[in-house]
Amino acid sequence: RWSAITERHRETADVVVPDRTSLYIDGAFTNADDGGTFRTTDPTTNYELASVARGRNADVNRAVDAAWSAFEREWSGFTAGDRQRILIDIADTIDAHTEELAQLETLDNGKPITESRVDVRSAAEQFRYFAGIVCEDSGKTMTDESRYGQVITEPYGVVGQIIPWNFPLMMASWKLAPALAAGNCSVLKPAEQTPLSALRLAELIDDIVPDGVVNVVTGYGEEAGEPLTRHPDVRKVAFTGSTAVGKRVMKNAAENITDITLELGGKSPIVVYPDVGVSKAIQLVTAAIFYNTGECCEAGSRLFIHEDCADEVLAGLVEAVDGMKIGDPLREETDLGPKVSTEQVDRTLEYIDAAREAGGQFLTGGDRPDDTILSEGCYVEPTLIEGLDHDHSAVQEEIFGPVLEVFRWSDYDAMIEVANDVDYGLAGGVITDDITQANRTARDIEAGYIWINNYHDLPPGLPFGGYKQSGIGRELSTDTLDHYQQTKTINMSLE
Ligand code: TXE
Repeated sequence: RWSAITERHRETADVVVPDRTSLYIDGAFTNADDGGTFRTTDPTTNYELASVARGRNADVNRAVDAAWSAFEREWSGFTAGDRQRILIDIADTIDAHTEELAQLETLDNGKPITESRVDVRSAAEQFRYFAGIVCEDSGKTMTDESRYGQVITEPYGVVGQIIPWNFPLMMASWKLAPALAAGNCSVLKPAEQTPLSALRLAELIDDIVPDGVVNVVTGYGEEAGEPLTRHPDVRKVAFTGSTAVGKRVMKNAAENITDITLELGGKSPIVVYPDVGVSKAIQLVTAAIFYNTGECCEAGSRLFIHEDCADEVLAGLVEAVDGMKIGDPLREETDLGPKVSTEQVDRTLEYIDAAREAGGQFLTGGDRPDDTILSEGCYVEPTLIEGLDHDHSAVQEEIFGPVLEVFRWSDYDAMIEVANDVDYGLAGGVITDDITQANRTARDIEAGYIWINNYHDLPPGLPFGGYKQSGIGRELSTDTLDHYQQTKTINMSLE
């Protein structure tokens, strides 16, 4: 007999898992050239959700050719106003399918349904934001007695976009919206763990976007992602994922001098000052690390807590964490769902074991939940560890799970030095009501995005991206539109 969770998930899957799970190329669903497929599973139950086309080199070539044909045939002739209307239609369509897309995302990724709805809203918002700015993007001129210079921007033509599994639909929209706004056609490669929402999005926008403008090639990183990064006709590659693969993408792109943007890992610090109310600190720190089961590149995963409030805040944090509802992500009340895959569970547990061996003190968590129903899925307990050396691998490397490492501080300069002593520089958080301290710390943390008294808030308009090994380029902003365009100067003599 199935458990109630499995029953609920299978019933929901019958309704929301799309029928068409092959490659989407040139406006049609098509099998992989060699007929290959792979399974995508529900991490809550480990049941198969769908069999999905396993794209490879030949399929990537097909998609890139289709994208260039669409660009030359039609898309390059669309005005900014035409593209604006299309982007707004896409946003409206996403909004109209919020619940279906949210359920699909929760099935494929395991995130709580309340968080999936936020992702779907954010996905629609991306298309609206880029629709809003695309018509303003009008170039500039420079003129004097002897010349008239125009600086205009042109799309690359065809771009390759590779996305991860932690925010599948949101990442697809963070990539597609600026690429289309800037006038490009895209070949999108979703993560093999979570291909379904991108495929459903393709189906939903099929009537809105001309054939070949958006292509989705599902498959594994080395088989479908790698050929996209090496393809000589792909003029720009945008990648979100691990720093290790980001380095490889950069090397491959170098072969053809392909432009790249990279949004990679993080190990972000949160600095808590003693002036702040304990409950506010607890609420912000909990959200910073445990949102999306810690599977956020910007997760606040290293807590620097002032000695004067440490005991009180940590006691409250443990209580809050122990009160979190771990369970079926389709239920409204669930705070923490499963991780995306058994591989991700193993990876997180390896870091936990290494921390234990190194003498880390577990304030709470540190294992899989002791519950037979949850043992069917990819669950890991929310975990707080204190007492690790800052150079330990669990502190230096991205765990990408519900694990927070705690450090106490009293000397500001020493704390900042340690907080910055990682290869990453994606984000950081400061929690204090003293604006002078807040701004000083925000400037002192080496990272591309700092929150003061909030976390994870990423509205379009405020650029997001990393320092150091967290990446190159910015998303969510006018900079992003620039990343998808090349600059042309036209210098005309007036003599
Ligand atoms: O990431 P990969 P994985 C981090 C996180 C996680 C670790 C490993 O720490 O534990 O990475 O996760 C595609 N050429 N992040 O292995 O492999 C792949 O198919 C081209 C942080 O899942 O980087 C997928 O579509 N593409 C991160 C995408 O890259 C390749 C989000 C990301 O997968 C490829 C995810 C190749 N050779 C993981 N190999 C963030 N910054 O948010 C893989 N891919």
